[in-house]
Amino acid sequence: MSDVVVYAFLGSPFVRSVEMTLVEKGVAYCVEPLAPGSQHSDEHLRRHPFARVPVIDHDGYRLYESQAILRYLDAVFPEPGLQPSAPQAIGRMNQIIGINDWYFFPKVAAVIVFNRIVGPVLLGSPPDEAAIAAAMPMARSCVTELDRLLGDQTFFVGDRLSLADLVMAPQLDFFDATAEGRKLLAGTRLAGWLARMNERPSMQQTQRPERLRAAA
Ligand SMILES: N[C@@H](CCC(=O)N[C@@H](CS)C(=O)NCC(=O)O)C(=O)O
Repeated sequence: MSDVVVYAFLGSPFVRSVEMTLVEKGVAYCVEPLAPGSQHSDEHLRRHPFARVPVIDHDGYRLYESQAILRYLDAVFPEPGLQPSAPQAIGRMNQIIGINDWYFFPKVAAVIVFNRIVGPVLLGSPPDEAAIAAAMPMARSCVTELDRLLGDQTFFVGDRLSLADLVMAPQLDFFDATAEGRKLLAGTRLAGWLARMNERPSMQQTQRPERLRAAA
């Protein structure tokens, strides 16, 4: 079997979830970094018609959309399993992944992390303070609800790592690098969970590039 190839923007939290899954499973992989803007090239649009990352190639099979990729990897490399078997736990895991995909990433991270870190560092654009302020109510809702769902558990779904943790950790770690994220997460159970996640080799081996790591 050939290594898994991951097409990536360095620093992308979705790419990091894929890489973390591979590290947790001890699977060899290589990253093909895309140059900024090249997601719109014909070559990349053939991989991903919606011009995003991640995309993976594995043994002649190509897949995009990180949820699909994570579930595929969990099926092809079953150990350790990253999805629970109890129906309620499966429901909870999928709910948390849905919260990220529908609320946290598009309405919070894509606004606050983008305007505080990605735009200023990579594009030289100043933060849009009005957009950040407008995203704050949703940021508060996401943090409150994720904290409630985590409760006193070690991981989002009980005492075993699942795809919910691997989706949320890169997202909340990037958010925690902004002043707004740090303030909202301070003192929550989510902050303790993030600290535990940050101790894992899968987080440590998939750090954002240095310039995207500095706090804003
Ligand atoms: N639903 C997609 C979202 C992926 C996504 O938004 N990736 C961002 C990087 S974090 C991207 O490729 N952005 C490029 C762009 O918007 O032009 C997934 O889960 O894979």
